[in-house]
Amino acid sequence: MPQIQEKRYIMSKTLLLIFSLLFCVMPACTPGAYQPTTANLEARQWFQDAKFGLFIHWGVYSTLANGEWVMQNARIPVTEYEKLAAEFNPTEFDAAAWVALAKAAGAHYITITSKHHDGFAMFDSKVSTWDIVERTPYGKDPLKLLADECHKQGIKLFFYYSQLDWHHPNYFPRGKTGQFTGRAESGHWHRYLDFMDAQLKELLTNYGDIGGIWFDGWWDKPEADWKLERTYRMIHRLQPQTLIGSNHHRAPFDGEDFQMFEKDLPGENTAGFNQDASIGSLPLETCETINTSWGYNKADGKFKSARELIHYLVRAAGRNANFLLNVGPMPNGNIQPEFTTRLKELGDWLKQNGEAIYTTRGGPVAPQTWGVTTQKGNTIYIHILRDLSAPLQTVSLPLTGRVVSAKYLNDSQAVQFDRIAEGIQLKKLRQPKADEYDTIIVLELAKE
Ligand code: FHN
Repeated sequence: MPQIQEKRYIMSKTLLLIFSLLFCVMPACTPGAYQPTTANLEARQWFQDAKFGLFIHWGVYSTLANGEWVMQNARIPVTEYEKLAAEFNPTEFDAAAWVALAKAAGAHYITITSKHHDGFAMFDSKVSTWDIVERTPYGKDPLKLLADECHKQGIKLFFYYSQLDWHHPNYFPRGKTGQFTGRAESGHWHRYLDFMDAQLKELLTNYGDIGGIWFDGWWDKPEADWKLERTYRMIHRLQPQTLIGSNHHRAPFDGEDFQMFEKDLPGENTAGFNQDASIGSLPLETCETINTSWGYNKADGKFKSARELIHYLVRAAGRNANFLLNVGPMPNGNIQPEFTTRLKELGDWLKQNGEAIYTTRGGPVAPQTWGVTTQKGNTIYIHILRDLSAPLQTVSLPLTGRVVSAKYLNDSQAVQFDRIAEGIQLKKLRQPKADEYDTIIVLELAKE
């Protein structure tokens, strides 16, 4: 190599090295670089204490009463799908009533779809015309009404936001879905990401304190460069306490504040969503539907019973996870009675038994076939979720601490127990009544 060329080569290599060193000590390059603020860490504690949230899937798809995937499943092109907006007029929507319902159910937060996969913004977005204010006869921003009411009634609001978009022209190259929309086979991915960040900025600027952003849809393009670090950093800069979670069905990514599971308890994978999701150290949440649909689905009558839903909540708490229970409101803004009655039953149960759920953490005994344990300081709650046809007489608990008392939560009656080599054995357990969903025994451990 001639001398002058060699010098240039060495200089450019040196500059490259200096740049790499400079940038790699910066958070962007370092895995695990995200340092949550104190406000964020406090919000995580609050979240774990809250234990129960109401999930709401509501959008222009609700008009077809066939779930939130109807655009994809029925292969509706964008030009046809857009016509639905003219029919979406939720005149019965009452934000105060929705928040009151969530509270009556015992939920401490609401997570609502601000934009689902159909790209339709359920809020007043200035960076899109595909939104409820511009396209529908309703013409109002329901998320603003809901946010104001949540703040008034003291309940936190989280926004679900779909990164996957079946409507935006720049969501290109396409992912695994959205292939029947009739969009031009071209687009600028980086412009889509800018648009998404602009919408998120609106959500974090115009709606007061936001409890969290619940991302979904990353799984549509797992190989793409989503520039997550940029998006997550912006969210935490605008509202440091906002908790970021993503339903990517993987172990958490750097910058996230909680880990979520879909239609399964943490550690389980019966629904097939959680193949890669090993449990990390962040707060946990699992979401589930009341029937089998997220968005309003008129034909779906497979409602879970209050007993099943309460068991899900208890089993989640025993695994140290929150439960996010979904409703899909109707297009007119009403929530169907099959949902409201079950939510009220949950709320009634929590009024009696919430002590053993709220502000607890997963207990010292791993989940068992008979149930789970939760814990708050020296108090351990034994949740016996028994099958009424096969009641239990005894339960053995491998506990290291010394038990000073054991009693039923509902009437404080003492429970007999023996000390055994491995811990204690609760005995002569009384038989549950048919409407007793969870027999809760409170153990007090000696303060060491
Ligand atoms: O595709 C969505 C689905 O519509 C719904 O929003 C659920 C909620 O967890 N998440 C996605 C599937 O993983």
